[in-house]
Amino acid sequence: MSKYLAITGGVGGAKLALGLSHILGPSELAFLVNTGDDFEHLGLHVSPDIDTLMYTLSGLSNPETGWGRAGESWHFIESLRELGGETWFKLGDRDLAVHVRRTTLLEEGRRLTDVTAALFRAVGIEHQALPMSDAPVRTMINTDAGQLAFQHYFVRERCEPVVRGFAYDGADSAQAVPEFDAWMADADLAGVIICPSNPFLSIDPIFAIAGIKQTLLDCKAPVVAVSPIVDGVAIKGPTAKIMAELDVPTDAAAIAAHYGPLLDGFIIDEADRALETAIRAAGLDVVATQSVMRTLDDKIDLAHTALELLQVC
Ligand code: FO1
Repeated sequence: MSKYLAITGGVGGAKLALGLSHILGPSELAFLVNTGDDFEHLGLHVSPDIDTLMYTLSGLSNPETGWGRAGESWHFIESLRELGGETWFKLGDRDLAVHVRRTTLLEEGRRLTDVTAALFRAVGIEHQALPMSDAPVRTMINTDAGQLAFQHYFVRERCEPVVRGFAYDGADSAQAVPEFDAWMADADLAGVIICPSNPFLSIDPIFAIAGIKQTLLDCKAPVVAVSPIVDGVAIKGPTAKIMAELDVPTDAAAIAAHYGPLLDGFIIDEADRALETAIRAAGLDVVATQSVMRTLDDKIDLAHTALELLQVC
C-alpha cells in the first residue's frame, strides 16, 4: 500500500488536504502541519493551522473566513470587549473550547502531537495530523515597523507592514516528531505533496527544522508542490505582497525556485502555462491545470493531479 505525506499550512493548504483525504485513507495519508503560527493568547495555546485543518477535514470550517468554526457565536469576545480585554484576535465561543481543551491537555504534560490526535479523533477525523514539532517554534516577521510575532503581523496589523525577512524562533533546537520520522522511513512512502500554502509564512517554518528539511532532501520518494500563486496573484493571503516586498518576481516560477532542490515536480495553474518551459528547464516535472479550488470536486481533482504527477516524477 502506497503512503503519502501532505505538508500544509492554513486555508489554501487545508483545501488540498481535504481533496487528498477523499482519495486516500488514514493508513495511506498523513499531514505535517505548520505550528509557527501558534501562540499563547489570553492564557490559551492557539494552533491556528492545526485547527484550520481539523475544521476543514471534519466539515466544521467556516466557509467565509476559512479559519474558525461554522455556525459560530461570539458572546465571549463581545463580553471581553466590554471588559476592556484584547479582542483583535477573534475567538468564537465554540472554537474557544478547542483552545481550552488543548491548553489543559498540554498543561497535563502531553505532547502537542498526542493532544492534536485526541482533538482530531474527537471530531471524527481518522487521518494523522502531525505538528511539525512538539517544541515551540515561532515565526517572527522582520518588517519596516520592527520585528513582529506572526499573529501580530498577520491579524493585528493585517499584513500591512513591509516585510524584510523572517526568523523562526526555536527552530534551531526543535526536532521533528518521531511519527514523522517513522512515516518518512516507511518503505511504502510513495510521495510528498507540499500544499499551496504561503511558502514564507506556512511552509518555511516547517523546513526551518533542519531534520525535516534533510529528511525531505534525502527521501527517495518524489516531492511535488502546488503553486499558491496563480497569474501573479495569491489565491488568498499576502504571498504576492510579501514576494514583491522581498524583490522576488511574483510568479509561480519564483515559488518553484524558492523550494529549489526539495522539489521533483510542480503544479501550476493553466493560466500560467507560459511559465511551464522555464520551470521544466530547472529540472522539474510540471503540470498546468485548473488549480483554483472553489468546490469539493476542484479539491479532489487537484489531489488526483498531484498524485498522478508523483507517479511520473
Ligand atoms: N484570522 C484573522 O484574520 N482574524 C482573526 O481574528 C482570526 C482569529 C482566529 C482564531 C482562531 C484560529 O484558529 C484562527 C484565527 N485566524 C484569524 C486565522 C489565523 O490567524 C491565520 O489565518 C493563520 O494563522 C494563517 O495561516
